[in-house]
Amino acid sequence: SNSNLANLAPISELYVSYDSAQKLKVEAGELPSWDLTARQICDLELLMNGGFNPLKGFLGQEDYESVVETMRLADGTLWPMPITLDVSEDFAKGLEIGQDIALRDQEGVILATLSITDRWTPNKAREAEKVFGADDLAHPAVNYLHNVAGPVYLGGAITGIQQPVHYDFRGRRDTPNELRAYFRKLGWRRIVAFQTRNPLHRAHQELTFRAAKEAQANLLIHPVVGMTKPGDVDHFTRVRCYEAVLDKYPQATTTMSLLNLAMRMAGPREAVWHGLIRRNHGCTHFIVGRDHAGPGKNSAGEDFYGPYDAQEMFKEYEPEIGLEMVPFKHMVYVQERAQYEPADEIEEGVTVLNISGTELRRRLSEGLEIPEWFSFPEVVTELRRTKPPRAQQGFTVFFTGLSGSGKSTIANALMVKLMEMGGRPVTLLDGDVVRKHLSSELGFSKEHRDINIRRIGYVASEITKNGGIALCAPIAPYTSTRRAVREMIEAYGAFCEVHVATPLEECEKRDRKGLYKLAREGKIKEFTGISDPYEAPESPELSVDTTGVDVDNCAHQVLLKLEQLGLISGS
Ligand code: PPS
Repeated sequence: SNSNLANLAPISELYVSYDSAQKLKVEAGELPSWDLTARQICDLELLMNGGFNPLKGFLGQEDYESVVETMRLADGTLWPMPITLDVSEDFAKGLEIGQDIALRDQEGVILATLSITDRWTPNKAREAEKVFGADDLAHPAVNYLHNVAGPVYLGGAITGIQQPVHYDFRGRRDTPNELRAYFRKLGWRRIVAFQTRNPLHRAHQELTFRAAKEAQANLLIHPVVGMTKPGDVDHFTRVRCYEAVLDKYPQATTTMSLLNLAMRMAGPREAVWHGLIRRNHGCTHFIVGRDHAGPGKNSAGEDFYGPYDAQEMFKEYEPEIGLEMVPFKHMVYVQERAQYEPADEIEEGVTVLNISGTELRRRLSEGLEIPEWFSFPEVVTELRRTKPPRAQQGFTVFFTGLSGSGKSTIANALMVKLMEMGGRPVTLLDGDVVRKHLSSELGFSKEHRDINIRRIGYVASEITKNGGIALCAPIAPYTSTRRAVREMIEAYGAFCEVHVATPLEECEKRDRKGLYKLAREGKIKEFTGISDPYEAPESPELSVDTTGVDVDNCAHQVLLKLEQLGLISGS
């Protein structure tokens, strides 16, 4: 198996010449245009630069169905992943087969034209079953398919006008032809690629060292910076980590390049796809580890794929992929020998140390020690810069409850207590205040209440992202809207939902603003609790009832909860 040498001849791209591109750009100004989504921009870039060779555009229906069912294009060529252009029904309606459309980035710059050969409504459930193994929304790509992607697919050849613009790490991004030229120039003929979407720690370094040695090859660290699994460390942080680790590899044998791929987390099929992409980038070998491109647990709490399914499928297609697999078992640290070794090669009786991804995140969020045997100090420093311990991150406390339940009063008291503690700025987004400054044009229909709550959520998420504390105190009567706000905020920090569960009778008895009386008399319509619904939270972080309890005590209960969640340090 030592005969596998790289073919480093240039690969075909879909770009037209500079002059034609200038002309085409002007002509395309007249065409109907589709504003590409972030994922479509990633796909388009790799279509145009040959990363997805032999594809010449977004798949037509026949190729799509064949890829979904058999992992092959209609002509039999191995291709495991449907690369499709999903659009809205409205946009698709106005189009005709044979027509060209302009594909634009999110700022409106024309990147390519597409000559439409196919337009169809895919069977998404079938696509999910066949490509991702289950029609289960817990799979990020299945969720994307059903809840983000448009309902209609357009297929056809691409004419490339220009590469998508990147402002970050430009010197670290290479097209397949740029990498091929680089390998040619250095005389590299055997290159093993390492795909990753995570920061590199010592185990990864050991694994890549061993792979390069075994394959007698140079090493390409080829991390994905397009789209990875939701919740991953952002690529800016990761690239800074990679740069720190790169110094610890011998310069003459190792290089790093960033790949603007939108991953699907499709496990085995994805491994085959990754292999084809690396072949296009001039590599000869490819590392496939444990649970390659795994999406995590399904909705029943089980793994979508077996830990070595990807290796098995890669092996099966290896000759057609044209890359040799360098398979790896899970690497763990053997304390007695102070080194990393494959878990399956270790004898009984030695001390094996391992820190899982979950454990690493816990230690980062609690500001705990991360040992030197696990990672490099420079990497840990970068990760800590991005993710300071929870007690230094921003967060949101979201009070919900009936009018007059005591939300504002508790929120005000909490604000003062938090300001007394200091350290982070605190903003109170009280129901009445928001309605005056952010939502003065809105009424109390379901639609308007939802808009109001989403505005609050947006502002709170920005505050949270920037390290502040947001206290929100609207009625927020709808569960689904509160859940949407939670998701917005949890992307940046903690969300603590507090149900102020003072019963309606008590709120009405107090009637501090005299509104309940007016509502009973029908003088105020759509009044929450009287003539409009309130859906009580099922599992809030905290529930308080102000009946017979003073405000100070309620605010204190919230403080204790925040301390318990690690959001304020307990001094
Ligand atoms: S919502 O549903 O979350 O958008 O409501 P919110 O922005 O919190 O506004 C509630 C305050 O508006 C006053 N008000 C009403 N509340 C409920 N229903 C109706 N129809 C209504 N009309 C006016 C009321 O004073 C609420 O203030 P709080 O502080 O909750 O008592």
